[in-house]
Amino acid sequence: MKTYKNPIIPGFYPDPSICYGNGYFYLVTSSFEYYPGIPLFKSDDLINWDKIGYCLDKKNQLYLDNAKTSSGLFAPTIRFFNGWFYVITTNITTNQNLLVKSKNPEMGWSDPVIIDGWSGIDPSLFFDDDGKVYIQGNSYKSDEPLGIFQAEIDLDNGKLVSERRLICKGTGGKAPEAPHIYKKDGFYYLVMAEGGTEYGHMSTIFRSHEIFGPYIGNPENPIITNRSTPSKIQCVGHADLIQDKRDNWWAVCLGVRINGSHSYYHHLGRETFLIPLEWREGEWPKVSNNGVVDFEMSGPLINDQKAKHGEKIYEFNQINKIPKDFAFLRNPEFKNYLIGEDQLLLRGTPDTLDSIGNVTFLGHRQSEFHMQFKVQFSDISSNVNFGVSTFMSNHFHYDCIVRGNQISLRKKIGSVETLTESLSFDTLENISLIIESDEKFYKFLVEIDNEQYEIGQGECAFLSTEISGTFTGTMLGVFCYSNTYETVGVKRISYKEL
Ligand code: 6LW
Repeated sequence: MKTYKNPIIPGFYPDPSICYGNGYFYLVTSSFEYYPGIPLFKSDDLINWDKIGYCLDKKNQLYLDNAKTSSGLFAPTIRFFNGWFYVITTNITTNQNLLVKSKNPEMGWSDPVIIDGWSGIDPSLFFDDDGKVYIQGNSYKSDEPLGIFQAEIDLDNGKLVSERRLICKGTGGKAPEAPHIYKKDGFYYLVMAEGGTEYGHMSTIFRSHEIFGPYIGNPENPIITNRSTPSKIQCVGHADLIQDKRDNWWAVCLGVRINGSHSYYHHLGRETFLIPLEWREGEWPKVSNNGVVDFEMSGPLINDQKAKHGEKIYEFNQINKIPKDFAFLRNPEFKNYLIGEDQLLLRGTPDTLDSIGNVTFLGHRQSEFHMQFKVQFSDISSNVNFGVSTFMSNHFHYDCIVRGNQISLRKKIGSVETLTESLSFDTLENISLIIESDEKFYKFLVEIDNEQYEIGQGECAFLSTEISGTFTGTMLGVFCYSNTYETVGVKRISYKEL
């Protein structure tokens, strides 16, 4: 037995789904209005994960134009069958469920096949021993009862080959969703999420001898939940189960790290957690710690969890493409992000962070409460406004913004807006903008000639999901605007957890 720390993938990485194929574990998460879509991770031990890219990283695979906040790509499922990896997900912006496949996830994914006649969110796939494949998802039509639906599907063309049937209503919790089916000891087991993705969230399990049911619930449901516990991890649910190379079972699930006391908030987003389980032949699975996810857990792991790497530094004179740690908002115009010899040149558009248009923005997930994010600028054109942002959505963000030689902090909290008094500087040469944070506050600083000046502070709570109503988490971003499409250079970005 070895101990490990949760979350196994910190920061805004919700709705995890996991599979094992070609000797490795692969894990995907939702990405909403961010581009590229569906972050993809790889691991050989379940606790050390490398982000290897994205499943939808070409513009023709992913339509996100004018995607509203927390729309775009919802919960994906990843499965491996007969040498192929499959990822199925929902684009809420186009109202389509779509499937991509790959023989080698590192080398890219196919163009999407749209699943005709299948709406709703949280699509999943189950490959039966007889070669038949089934799609599951949740109800979507107002005349459908709440529950999990299923049909047989032909994956080559994305066509349904049976009718869509309700297979399980859950235990009666709100929002029955996130279904996944596994076959074990002659049973089909159906795991789902109920209670909504908020503080009532839970995972429940059902089983049947027939793929279409009837599914009977585990008398000990829910099998995973942190609701009503004093844990600083809450909203746990949306689990996917996996068997490791030595036949031990595990669940990955989402959860949030909360702040506050009686009235909680979270702003890092929903993150990915791991919990071990024991699953004896013919029995219901028994999840460790009574199904309560903890910060430190132990299980039959093959490796130790590596220490986190300290500071991440992105020197744009040494890299020739945008690193995969960064995300764009919606469908980016790549000509507005040009990596030259010694800097990244950002070209502004008239669209601002308040809009759902074509704003020039590069975001890095905030993965810990205590951190520093720093951006060094160069070659500033006269008609460009630029800065750094703690960005939760186009309605909720704090921006340290440079206009001319004036620097101020603009806070946008829904319809409430504030602007601090500006500091002005004679020269902005080699200026760096810095965001520092703890659990409660963001602090914005400017560094010029090795001197730092504070521009202002803002509460993390006002960007939280509880205030902003988002499915996402805080991004630390660099942005620029320009009515005349002018540019600003970025020489270096660094991110460190403090
Ligand atoms: C997702 C649903 C959920 O599709 O939140 O927590 C939705 N569960 O299953 C968006 O992430």
